[in-house]
Amino acid sequence: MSTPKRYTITAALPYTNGPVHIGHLAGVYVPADIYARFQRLQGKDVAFVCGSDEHGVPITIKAKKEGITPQQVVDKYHAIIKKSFEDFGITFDNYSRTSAKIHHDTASDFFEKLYKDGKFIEEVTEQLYDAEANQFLADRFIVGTCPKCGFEESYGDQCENCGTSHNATDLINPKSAITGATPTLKETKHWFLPLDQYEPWLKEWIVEGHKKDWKTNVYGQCKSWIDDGLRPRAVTRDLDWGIPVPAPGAEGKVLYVWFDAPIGYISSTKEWAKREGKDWEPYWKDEDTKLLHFIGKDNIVFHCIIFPSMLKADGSYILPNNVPANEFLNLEGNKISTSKNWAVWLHEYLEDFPNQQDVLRYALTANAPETKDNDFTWADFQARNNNELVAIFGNFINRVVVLTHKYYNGVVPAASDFSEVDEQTLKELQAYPAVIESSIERYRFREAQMELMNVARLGNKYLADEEPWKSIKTDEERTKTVMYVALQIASVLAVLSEPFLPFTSEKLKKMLNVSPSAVEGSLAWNDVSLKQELLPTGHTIGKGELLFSKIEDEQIQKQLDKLQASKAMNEAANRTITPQKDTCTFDDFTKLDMRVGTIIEAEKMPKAKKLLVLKVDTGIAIRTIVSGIAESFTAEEIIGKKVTVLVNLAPRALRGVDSEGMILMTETPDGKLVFVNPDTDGVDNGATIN
Ligand code: B3M
Ligand code: ZN
Repeated sequence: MSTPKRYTITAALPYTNGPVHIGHLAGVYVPADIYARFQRLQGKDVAFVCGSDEHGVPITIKAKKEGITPQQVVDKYHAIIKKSFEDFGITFDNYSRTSAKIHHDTASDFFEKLYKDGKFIEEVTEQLYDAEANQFLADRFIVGTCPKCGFEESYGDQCENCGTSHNATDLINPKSAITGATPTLKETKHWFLPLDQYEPWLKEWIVEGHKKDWKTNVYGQCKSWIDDGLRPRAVTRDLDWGIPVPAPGAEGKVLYVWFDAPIGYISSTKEWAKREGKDWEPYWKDEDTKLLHFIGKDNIVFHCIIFPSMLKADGSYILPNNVPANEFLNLEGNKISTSKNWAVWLHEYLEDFPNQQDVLRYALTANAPETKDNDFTWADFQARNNNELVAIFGNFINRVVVLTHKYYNGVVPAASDFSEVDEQTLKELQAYPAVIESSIERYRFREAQMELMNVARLGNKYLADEEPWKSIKTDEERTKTVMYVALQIASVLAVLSEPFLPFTSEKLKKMLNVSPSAVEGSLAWNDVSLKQELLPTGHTIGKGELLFSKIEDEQIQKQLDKLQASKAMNEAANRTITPQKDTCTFDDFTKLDMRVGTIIEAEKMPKAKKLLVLKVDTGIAIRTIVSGIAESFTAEEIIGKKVTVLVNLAPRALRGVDSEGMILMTETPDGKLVFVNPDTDGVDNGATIN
């Protein structure tokens, strides 16, 4: 595409079944925001839209769990999520929600048009049904084994392990997520989008058309799905939460959430255009518009295959130019999980690190899962802050501002003769916008941010080499020139940092006393390459303030403790306790003769993986006991061990050895056997247990 006239940038609509965490921010919203801010700074016409995804089974499940209505669930989380985005400076032009009337109308009209144009197949098929819960099971209401990768907890519409999207009836061993029951099959009518008919076109558009410009992970996934062959997909569901299907005979049915949600991008654009007095249509229908979807890798099939097929079926829409999907971000070595509370929630982060949004944005971009899954660790977060933001960026700015105040009362001094190094430095600065731009345009945000830090590195090196604090004593003119150049570097940082570190950029602009970015006359991105002088001689800068502060070990420890507590809670919640047995009488109990004993000999039973043959001193006699503990203990380590023995168990031959009793054992959660070995110091073998 030659120079686009405008940009429609979408970021995945988060499900409103929980708050947003660092994984969302790193994978979708920060890169999308960097891109949108960058284009706006270039003076481009941008519509950056998002909104809450309020339909679908995840919401209904959450409502059931919390004993509230789906509407209450979405109201609660929509507010929390919207606020988190605002707090982190994600500059959506519009943040809508799919429960909004404008969305219901838009999605309903979209379906109706395709319906009238005969784009759907209407078919009665057998679908999975939970007779106990009295409902059809779709999407996340059903779990089973993925037919493609064998993952045992795949959902009905998509496997989270391999990303494959499938029909619920494809699952092996399906189970209802509501009752755990094995579903039966029941006939029901649905509307299907015949994806198979779009296959030749998808091949041409993606497999041939986007081999070079789409990320390899995105392209590869698409290609493999297309190569595997596409099948018709139901776009309606038997559910009571969602957008009613506007077709005759569709009472009680709603649109599949993945049919309505991407249309949410269109409704959000409409809502924005209406408010701004603009026309929404060019943003979705003009070929000169660059449409981009920022998403996580689990959403690729929906944004590259299904939604484009819907747009194509309609015929009046443009298609995405690119879908720069990211891989996943893990947290301290484990998959981020909402249900396991293994996450860093944005609203909680801000409680612990107030006003430090940029630190998180920075750390997440530096570690963005652009080409492979990545791990967020608190240690890395601390190091990024202390060693990069504080030590490089903050330190440079601090020195420039302090020295300018100290030497020149805050007034930009006049430069006289530029040395070769000065010329070189100023020239290098002018090249940075293009370098950063080239990375951003290829969706390489880590690389782009690294280049930004290189500007700060350049500044630090310049100061360290030129040492104005030394030259001030001997050469005033030279010092003025050095400080002039250093101030230009500082102002370049103020401009170029905006997409990445927006809060810092504003603070820095205030410190340098230049207009904030939204204000007319503010320094523009392109000024950096066009002008050698951003801060003219005689300009007075503002007061210095600290841009970044050191993060202490205790703060990091607190976060690690929090995660540790989550882990402990999960373990407790997941512990499966064997139900209590039927009651027994005291007489039943007294029939058991249990004694304290000591293992005096032990050896492996030949050719038996699990068995040890023990000689146990039970006080009554030395007994031979065959015990199935060889996978948890070696023979040597248990000799001399005090144990509890059931001595009156009827003897039994095991592999030809008579076993004359049983040793009491219990087990750790991960299946290791442990002796039930009461505190028996000073107790003789043969002492009874009762
Ligand atoms: N809500 C899925 C997700 O959060 C979904 C994205 C919709 S984008 C149209 O993974
Ligand atoms: Zn799978």
